[in-house]
Amino acid sequence: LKVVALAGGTGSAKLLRGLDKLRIDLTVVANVGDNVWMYGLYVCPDIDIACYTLAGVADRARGWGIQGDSHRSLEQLAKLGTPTWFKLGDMDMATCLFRTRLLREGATLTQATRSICSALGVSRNVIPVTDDPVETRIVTPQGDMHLQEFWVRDGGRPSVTRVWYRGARGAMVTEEVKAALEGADRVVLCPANPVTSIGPMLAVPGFRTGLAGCEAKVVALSPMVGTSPFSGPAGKLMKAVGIRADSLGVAKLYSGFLDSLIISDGDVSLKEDIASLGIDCSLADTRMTAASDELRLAKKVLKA
Ligand code: FO1
Repeated sequence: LKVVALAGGTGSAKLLRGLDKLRIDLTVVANVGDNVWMYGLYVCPDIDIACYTLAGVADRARGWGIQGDSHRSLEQLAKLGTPTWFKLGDMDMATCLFRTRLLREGATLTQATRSICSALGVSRNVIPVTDDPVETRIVTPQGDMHLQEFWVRDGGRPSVTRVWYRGARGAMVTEEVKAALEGADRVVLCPANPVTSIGPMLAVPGFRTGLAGCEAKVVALSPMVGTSPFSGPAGKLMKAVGIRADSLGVAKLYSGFLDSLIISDGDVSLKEDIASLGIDCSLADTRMTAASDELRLAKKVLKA
């Protein structure tokens, strides 16, 4: 079974860990909207969490970075007077150094990601949605800022008036992504922030139509339980862009390409409204606290 998983950060990694346990041909299409230049390096949080998860070295408790990493380089950077609010670990920094060098030497982000995966022993295919720079920008009364500035530096506190994706309009879906969608038996949207993880992918011209036109069944596991996301600022950002902050809001955003949505069994009251959008809706305990939950839901998304 050829499965393409669209992945963002923390929540997505849990489902990826479950999918990785199954005997399937898995390709992960990673978001790039949260990529950021930091300390002179190109940091790709969603690509890296997918690679680290599939390599078995991810810091599961934190949801990003490498387990057991240290922060000596950051301590030195702080001594040198650099603001160090973005806690990039030493080993994680090495990954970013390696990637930045490859990019400077002319590699595409797809090629650099392939090199990182093969060095880390990841046999699954991890590909960015585009090789072009796309950046999720959050507009607040304090100004227009990068997602990482909003979320990590400012703790997600500023009020949000608008979200936009810098560079998306001129970006292109890669040939690798097109081929993966065309050859897929199933496309799975991992439980990811619809605005900052899936939104930037949908903003790349051709990606939404690629999903709508692909032969595979497209299934999503909702990141929302009631009006709260598994993690991160999804609720606040969904409201800011005028979408209901619940699984019905997710369904509306994905209608047009989504065949099936799995929602929390506590959200049974939304089922009919979701079905009326032409989306097949099923219920599950969508929380992933144990490895057994990750595997149970991975099996479920392949059957839904
Ligand atoms: N998230 C935080 O909340 N604080 C951090 O200091 C932080 C550092 C960081 C370093 C590398 C990396 O790949 C991710 C990092 N994240 C951090 C996570 C990241 O901000 C977001 O969770 C993702 O961009 C969302 O997918």
